[in-house]
Amino acid sequence: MTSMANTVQELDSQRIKSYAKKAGFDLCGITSAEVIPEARNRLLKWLERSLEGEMDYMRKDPERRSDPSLSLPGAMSVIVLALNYFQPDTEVAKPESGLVAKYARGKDYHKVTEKKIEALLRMISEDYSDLDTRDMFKWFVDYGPALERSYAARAGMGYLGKNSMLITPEFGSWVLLSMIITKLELEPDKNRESEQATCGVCQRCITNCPTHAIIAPGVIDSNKCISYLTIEKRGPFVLETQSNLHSRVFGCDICQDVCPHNYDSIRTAHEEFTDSSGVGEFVDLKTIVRMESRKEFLDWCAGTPLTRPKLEGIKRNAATILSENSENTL
Ligand code: B12
Repeated sequence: MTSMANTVQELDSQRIKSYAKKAGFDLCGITSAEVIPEARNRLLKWLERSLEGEMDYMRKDPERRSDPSLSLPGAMSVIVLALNYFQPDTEVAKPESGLVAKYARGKDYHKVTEKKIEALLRMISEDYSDLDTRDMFKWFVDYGPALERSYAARAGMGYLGKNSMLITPEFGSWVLLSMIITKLELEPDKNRESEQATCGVCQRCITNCPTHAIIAPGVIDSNKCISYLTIEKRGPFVLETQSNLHSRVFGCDICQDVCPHNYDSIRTAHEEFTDSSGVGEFVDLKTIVRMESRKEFLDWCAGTPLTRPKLEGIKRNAATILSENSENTL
């Protein structure tokens, strides 16, 4: 009896993975929906130290964030999906331009991923026609209360590096994650963490972060992280440490750029993530500072991740970089 049930689960997992591939995902891993105690403890400690800065949503309901069954009662498995978004940097920084993080140069990945998840769920629902898929699945793209990286690691997709990124053998850390929580009991993937390279003694991400935001291996102090400052922080920069963005106008990739696992990365196959689908690699800071209306702002960046900090946030970032550059040339 048991072995037959296992065979069915294995088949289901394989089928779901082949559908994920068909839907356009680069990686798919499956794990149980159980709490990962180590990940929960790390989250609680991170919050105790106020390392989330002003991201109130991170403080809200950490129990739920670390327990998929609180998002979907009866949850048995988690399907984690990844999209490779890597494209090499092409230009050399110009004095009056700001650098955009790689994930944000094209279209908004939330929208790109949502479409693929819908396609995947359609394929699954055709197979499970006797089930109500709306009741069986709950999915999130980044914004859900879920520790996506920890579940991805347990689903065998890679390991968690000192820069806190999920590092995959196939694409390094240049992957964007999403997850589907399901009541289906699926055969989990084996954790490959022990079988593959880890960071070892390498400290490149820690020593190269210009704001010293990686305060211990795998622990980011958001208050210092350029990504947080340029995307999530609202209002003016008040601390001295916040006034040097190192030409990053939206997001930051330094801790990934210097990672040896990211050398020789494979270019994304998703046109939506490439420069020509969005604002691209560099943006003109003076043009941003001069923007006056929301319409002007949206004409420039609607449908891309750059809408997140709103016009005020992007203008603040651009003005900060322009003033840091002019100070450097004095
Ligand atoms: C809040 C957030 C941020 C914050 C805080 C970052 C942070 N490190 O926590 C800020 C704004 C700074 C940020 C920045 C970025 N982010 Co962000 N962010 C998130 C978000 C919404 C939540 C992360 C979270 O829960 N943080 C709390 C801490 C405590 O959790 P954690 O970082 O995941 O760390 C866990 C593991 O590291 C684990 N862990 C570490 N070591 C070990 C060892 C063992 C044995 C175990 C079990 C667990 C473990 O413990 C922690 C708790 O579980 C996730 C999406 C999501 N829902 O998960 C995206 C996410 C993590 N971000 C992502 C990206 C791409 C970025 C940026 C690269 C964007 C950019 N270019 O600017 C930077 C990278 C900065 C960095 N080095 O983290 C991707 C990461 C993909 C990947 N390959 O890892 C995610 C998953 C979004 C997505 N859906 O793809 N982000």
